[in-house]
Amino acid sequence: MSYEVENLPAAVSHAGLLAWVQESAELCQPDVVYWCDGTQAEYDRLMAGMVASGAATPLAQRPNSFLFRSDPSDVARVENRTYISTAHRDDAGPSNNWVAPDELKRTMTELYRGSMAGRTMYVIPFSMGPLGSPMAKTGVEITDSPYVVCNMHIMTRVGLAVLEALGADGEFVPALHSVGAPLAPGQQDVPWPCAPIEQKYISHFTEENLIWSYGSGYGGNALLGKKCFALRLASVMARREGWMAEHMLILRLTNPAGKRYHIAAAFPSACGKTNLAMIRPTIPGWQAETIGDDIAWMKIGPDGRLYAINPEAGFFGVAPGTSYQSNPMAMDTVRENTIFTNCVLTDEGDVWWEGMGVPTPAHGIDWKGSDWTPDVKEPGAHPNARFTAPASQCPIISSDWEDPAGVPIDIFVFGGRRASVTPLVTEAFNWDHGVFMGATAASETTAANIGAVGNLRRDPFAMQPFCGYNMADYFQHWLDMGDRLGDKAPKIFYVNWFRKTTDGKWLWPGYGENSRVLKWMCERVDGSAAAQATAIGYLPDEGTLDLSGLNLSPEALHELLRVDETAWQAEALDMEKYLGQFGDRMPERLQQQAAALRARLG
Ligand code: O2Y
Ligand code: MN
Repeated sequence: MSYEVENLPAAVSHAGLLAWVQESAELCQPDVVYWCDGTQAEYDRLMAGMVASGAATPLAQRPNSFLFRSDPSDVARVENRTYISTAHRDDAGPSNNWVAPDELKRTMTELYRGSMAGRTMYVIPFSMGPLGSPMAKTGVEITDSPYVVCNMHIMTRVGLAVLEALGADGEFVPALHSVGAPLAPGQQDVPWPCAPIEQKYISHFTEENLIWSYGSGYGGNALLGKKCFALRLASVMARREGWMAEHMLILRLTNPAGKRYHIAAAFPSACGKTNLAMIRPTIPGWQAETIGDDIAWMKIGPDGRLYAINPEAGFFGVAPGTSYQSNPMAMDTVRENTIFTNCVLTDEGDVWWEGMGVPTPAHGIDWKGSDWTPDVKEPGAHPNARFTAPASQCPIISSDWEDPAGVPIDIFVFGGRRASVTPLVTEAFNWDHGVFMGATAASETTAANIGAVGNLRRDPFAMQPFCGYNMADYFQHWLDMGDRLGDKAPKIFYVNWFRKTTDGKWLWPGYGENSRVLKWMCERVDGSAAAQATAIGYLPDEGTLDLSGLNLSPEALHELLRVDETAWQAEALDMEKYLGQFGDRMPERLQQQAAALRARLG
């Protein structure tokens, strides 16, 4: 068994890292081990190789941008093949798939054996968070996918500086990834190698900070810095070390007087999270800046406030539905230097997707590589088609989005998509009530996410697929953080932009108009807007939401802010039933919140 080693940097003096790379190479048996340096030249070289092999198509209409088509079986995160592997099943909890570490390692070791034959094994040193930030953490991903390397270049900070910072004995998270498609001598490769679904494993050995992913080359399954490290593993580290790793966007709002407010917001998939992260406020004088669109790492600072960084360096956004109407900032972000996956290729050499807000091309090549015209019944782009683009290209990225100290959070927002029941905005009575709101968050599924359309899915803190440990212990961690923050804790709100009339029309215009609701939250932080206490929390008092210039009928406003107590009685029962699955591990303080809600509803 032998392999070539390429680009091994002089800076690598870490015996543990060298030993792990060697052990992985001996197991996976690649032809070449290549150490990534994170340079533009490296990116260009790998991309040129993928163009030459037919895996990538350069886009004539977008500088330095490329389209990939995945295998039709490998199009999204695979929640049913994602595992939290702890010694005791209860430590993973009922919301996670669990297999004991010994058994899972045995199974996966046999899959990894020889899995990189005929391929190059890339070693990617990366930082989650700005290098040098006290909140940043180091990872090293090993992968046999050049597509993953190029995406990691955009989504994280890759390079020799990471190895230098790691030194001889620094801590790093080892993350092993293989697409699971070895090549026999002379065997022709396919554009998107991957393994069948029953061989896919996305595994987290949280007790030893280790990630093993096998069989998928797509997004969250393969770009291991994102969901695997920055959420599942980081959530465990955060609890251990007393900080928070959350599935939250980070946004700065500045009012006309120049006062800044920082908002961290958690939404399940298909609730417009990226749109909110890049909001253009419609209310005069208010400005918004993006800091992050998906993940927030937060730590209590020396002044006792909670500070957040975005651990990522890019956006891996859903393309369908993104348009100059829904998210002009995202559209400008992806003008160049962008990787597109599973979009339509137009005859002019551009990408297109459903809901792009431009004329449908008369002809193109769909995400499966077939000729596509508007009369084809199937969508041209996959509903989970993606763009990977540098965050620095977002026109409203904050000038200090990489501030190593992070930004102080004033407001937490939870939300979901509900056609009825949940009002436009509700403020929690206090921290515990806000934690209860987060713990019981729910959203209706759409074509773009999991389950049959219109099903209600409870998704606590939008962390259901991403919490790396028992969710009940995670709730307790939130309560503990609140105790430590005391009166410096952010205020907590719950929003629902998606209310409909009984005949299916939107009650609220959404998008930039959501700034009106954010303004009310900021005024609540300042104590300058009135609210009325209801059974479910504080709601805006009449006249306190700024609706100037908005054509909203009094009836629509009334409906948006109505608490339907009968519907809420059923809702409260459903919340209790959901929380019941956590049994004795459920924090007593949240059980009290559930009882208090029922008592208030009568
Ligand atoms: O399907 C995937 O692999 C991507 S999932 C994803 C990507 C970016 C941001 N958020 C998500 C998510 O599922 O929450
Ligand atoms: Mn996400």
